[in-house]
Amino acid sequence: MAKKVVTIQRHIMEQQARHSAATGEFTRLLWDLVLAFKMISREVNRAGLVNVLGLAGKENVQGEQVTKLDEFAQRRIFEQMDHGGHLCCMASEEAEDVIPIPEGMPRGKYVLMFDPLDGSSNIDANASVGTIFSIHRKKTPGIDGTAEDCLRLGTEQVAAGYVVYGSSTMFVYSAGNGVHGFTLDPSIGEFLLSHGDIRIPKRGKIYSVNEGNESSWDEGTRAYVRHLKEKDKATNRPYSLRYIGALVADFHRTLLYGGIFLYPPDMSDPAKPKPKLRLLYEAAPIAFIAEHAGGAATTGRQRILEIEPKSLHERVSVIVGSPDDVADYVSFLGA
Ligand code: AFP
Repeated sequence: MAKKVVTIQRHIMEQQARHSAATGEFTRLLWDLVLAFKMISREVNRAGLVNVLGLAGKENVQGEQVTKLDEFAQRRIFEQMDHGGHLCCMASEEAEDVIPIPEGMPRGKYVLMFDPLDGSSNIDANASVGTIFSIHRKKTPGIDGTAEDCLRLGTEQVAAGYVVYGSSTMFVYSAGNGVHGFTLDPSIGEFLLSHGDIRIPKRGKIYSVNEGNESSWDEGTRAYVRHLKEKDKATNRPYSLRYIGALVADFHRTLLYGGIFLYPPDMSDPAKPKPKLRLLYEAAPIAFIAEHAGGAATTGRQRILEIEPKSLHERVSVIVGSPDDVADYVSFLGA
């Protein structure tokens, strides 16, 4: 018998129908977002053809080089989401402050935060990149969103997800009711349900970390990674190492195959640990997906979803993956 084909629209509508109080606004927000992702996917696929490769010669607020596709993705999402009437404001890894909804456009009750093109230093090598997003409900009074609406606990996210622009384009999201993955069929321009109710394996056999940074890790992380490389049949060691350098791609593999992704802080100056990944645009949405798939996400000392952000571009260390692997890591830190 032919398999039932479920488009992302149908899936979102079916999920919404389970909530009798839902107005449909959240569904429309997701649809608008999905359209922006399809356009970014098209552009990522055409990158080599239309001479959009290379650096735009500017730095973003994090002091990193911005590629042209970063700018395209940032603009695409903003222009797609600024007039739908679902949002009160946006915040992005590429913008210093809260991004207001333009004058004259309708406002809504949701806040959208995003990393428009994560892993963008991979583009010139034709390796995977991604987009990450996080959605909160507005909490301050008034129609315009403020920084207070963005500086929120990860546990308060209404939904989060990401898109991987890889060998195919995949959209993965959770609105608190399981984690679902859709693959873009470019011939019909639709995301089709390919991975319903994803569960991360309880333990994996792959670790993912930039091991070139080992000399600046804390001793606990070093001991843990050494442990993963030791031979021990009973505990299925040594683990294999995989590292793409794009969080979305490294996390997506971890979600499907199990294992652990680590970005510990740079401890070169032990008094001033320097984490790299952004809490609001990377760590919190990825942690939300991980936990809803049965995984775990921590800084090593604190559950990521319980961190109270103090600034829009706050950085945290990220250890995410299979629950047993993350628990092992935490036990090494405590040692
Ligand atoms: P870019 O978007 O600048 O390529 O950064 C990607 C990223 O924020 C995250 O996606 C990766 O996991 C991490 O940085 C890779 O960092 P290293 O290059 O230091 O390993």
